[in-house]
Amino acid sequence: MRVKNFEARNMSEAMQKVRNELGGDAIILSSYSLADKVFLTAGIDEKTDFDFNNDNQIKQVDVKAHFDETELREALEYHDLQENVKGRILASCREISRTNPEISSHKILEIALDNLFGFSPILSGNNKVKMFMGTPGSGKSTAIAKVGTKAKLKNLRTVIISTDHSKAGANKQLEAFADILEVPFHFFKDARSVFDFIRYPPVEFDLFLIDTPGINPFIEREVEKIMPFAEAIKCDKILTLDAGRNVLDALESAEIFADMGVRFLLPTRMDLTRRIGTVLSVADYCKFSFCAASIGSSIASGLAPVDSKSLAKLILE
Ligand SMILES: Nc1nc2c(ncn2[C@@H]2O[C@H](COP(=O)(O)OP(=O)(O)OP(=O)(O)O)[C@@H](O)[C@H]2O)c(=O)[nH]1
Ligand SMILES: [Mg+2]
Repeated sequence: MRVKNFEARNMSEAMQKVRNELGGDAIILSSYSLADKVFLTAGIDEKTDFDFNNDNQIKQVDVKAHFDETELREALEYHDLQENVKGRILASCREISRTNPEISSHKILEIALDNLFGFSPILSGNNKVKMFMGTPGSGKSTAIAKVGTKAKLKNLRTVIISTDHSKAGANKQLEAFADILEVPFHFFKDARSVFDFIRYPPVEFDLFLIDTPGINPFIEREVEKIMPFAEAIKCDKILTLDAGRNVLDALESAEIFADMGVRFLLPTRMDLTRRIGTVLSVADYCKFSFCAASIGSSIASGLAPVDSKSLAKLILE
């Protein structure tokens, strides 16, 4: 990673400097204000693909000349995938290797994952309204802060909207973050107000990031808390899911969010998780597309893109 320090009069100017020098894919590693100045350290990963390991000990994947089914089966078993997902991945790999016997196991898995899963990078879609949903503490607000940082680097005019009135002080952290980023922050209690704001914004925005209260999807009255927002607002609905959750609980919970219109998956706490069976099983079962992954608690550490290459690497390492 190439790392550089920046000094500016305010956060906007600092972000502009980062963008100019390191480009829109840079991540903010740390920032602080001192005597009317903002000091910021940013970095850019010069590898082409992202590795979810944060320990800088990225192992090279052994690229074999032929498809090794036993190795792949063992890897999928380690990751604790649901039987049917495992079966589909193995069948797809077998088929790809039959028609392309010369390519490596790693490449075969990559193609199979591309065929079986959807990948839709979070800032690449057409819908400029994104709603983050999930269970309490699943990482919604943190993910919004990270996406907001990325959007700022890409010069997108962003607004953060909270609908979370579930507990006192629920919005303090997000509001403080929006302040640092110099991004407008609004809090609305009801779906109609959010709808009107998006329809008739006071100024033009390229991106609306909507936070929702964490809910227990197994309790109907909790689901009813966010249902009006989900129904009223046409947007990309993103589920934040703790990657370390028990697979069956995660599947049942995700299905309820899918019924509310969620189509995208943003696994969180990938840094604390070695097995990605829950994440793959949920994406497969609910037909969610991966939009990014959260790989640490720090806002600065950003979001990792998820694609078939990074997933294949995680599975085979
Ligand atoms: N290690 C790690 N911690 C994370 C990650 N994402 C979020 N966290 C931490 O998880 C905790 C909860 O994150 P929040 O973003 O507040 O979760 P939330 O879904 O907004 O929570 P509620 O609004 O209370 O429902 C915080 O302490 C975060 O710092 C991650 O990818 N890795
Ligand atoms: Mg929150």
